[in-house]
Amino acid sequence: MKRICLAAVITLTLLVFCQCTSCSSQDKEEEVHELSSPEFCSLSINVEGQGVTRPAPGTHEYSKGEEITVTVTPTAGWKFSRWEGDASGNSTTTTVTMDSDRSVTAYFRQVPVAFNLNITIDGQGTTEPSPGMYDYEIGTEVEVTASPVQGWEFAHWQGDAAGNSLTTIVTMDKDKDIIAYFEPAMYTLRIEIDGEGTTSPASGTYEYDKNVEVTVTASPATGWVLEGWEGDVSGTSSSVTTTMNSDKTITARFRQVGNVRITYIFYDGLVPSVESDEYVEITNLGDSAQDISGWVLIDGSDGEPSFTFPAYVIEPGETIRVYTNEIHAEWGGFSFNYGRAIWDNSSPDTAILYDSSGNEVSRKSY
Ligand SMILES: [Ca+2]
Ligand SMILES: [Ca+2]
Repeated sequence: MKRICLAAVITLTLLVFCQCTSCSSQDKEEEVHELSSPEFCSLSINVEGQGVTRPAPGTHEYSKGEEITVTVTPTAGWKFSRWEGDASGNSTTTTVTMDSDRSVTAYFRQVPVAFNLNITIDGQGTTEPSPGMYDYEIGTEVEVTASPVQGWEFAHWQGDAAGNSLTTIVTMDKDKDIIAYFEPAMYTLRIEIDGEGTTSPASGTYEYDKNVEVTVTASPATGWVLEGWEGDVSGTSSSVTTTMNSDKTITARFRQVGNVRITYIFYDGLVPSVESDEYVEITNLGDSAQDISGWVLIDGSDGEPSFTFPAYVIEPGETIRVYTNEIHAEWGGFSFNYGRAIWDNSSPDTAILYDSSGNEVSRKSY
């Protein structure tokens, strides 16, 4: 009998212990009928930080097995962070199944009083403040200035800033990420040709680093001369140099001179020995007059003598003569004033005519 009583006490003790750790009956005095009575479980809702919950913080009783939805609303300046205890995650709504006593804690955190500004660089340059991560109080207006290094230029801002001004103002109303975008400072050189000839570099479009000096050389086609450079350069010399401090266009303008030709060489003079009556005939075969001032006629085979034309314009269809050592006004009055024969009777020489820039215009042998 004593053994039976001891067993009953142990059972009762376990039963009481179970009631404490799980749920309770509605009427605790009716211990005999507790298995058939409705059971209730407690839900303890706690708050850390500042915010409200629904149901409100505190301890609530629910029927065992019931599913309870708990929602949170942060106080202004605070943000819901997470659930702990018998709930998890960071959703502002969670569901607790009341299959035993439950306890949940809603954590709120204060909204940060500072925002991050992250400054980075793409390309080669610097910024002020330097690239990096900075904290600024909410609402701060941060001035950021970009400076390119030599050979580069600032292009524009990217990310949470825009525009191509060197200085931008960033208002810190949230975390921001800005990128200073630099690109190589290149300028475009466009080389064009008018007429017949070539240039070096060849006609076309080229990219050069900022402030590089570029030399372009023109070579006229046969029968053409370089009349001059146009566009962002000028002059008449065969080479021109330009500094690439902006986009540039240069044109080599060639002019046709092939219509003025050496048409005849009277090489076997009648005057004994000195053959002063030898002459070279030059004709303008074109339709327009040609200024031949400064042009040069030379015995190309021997390298001399040479004759430089004074100021003279040869009309279309006109023929002039350059005598070895005679003056004939009806042929222009031109003479080498040379005391000996120029044009070899037995071994033919070659006469060459150059324009005033040294471009070959015509050549003839006999
Ligand atoms: Ca000769
Ligand atoms: Ca001769």
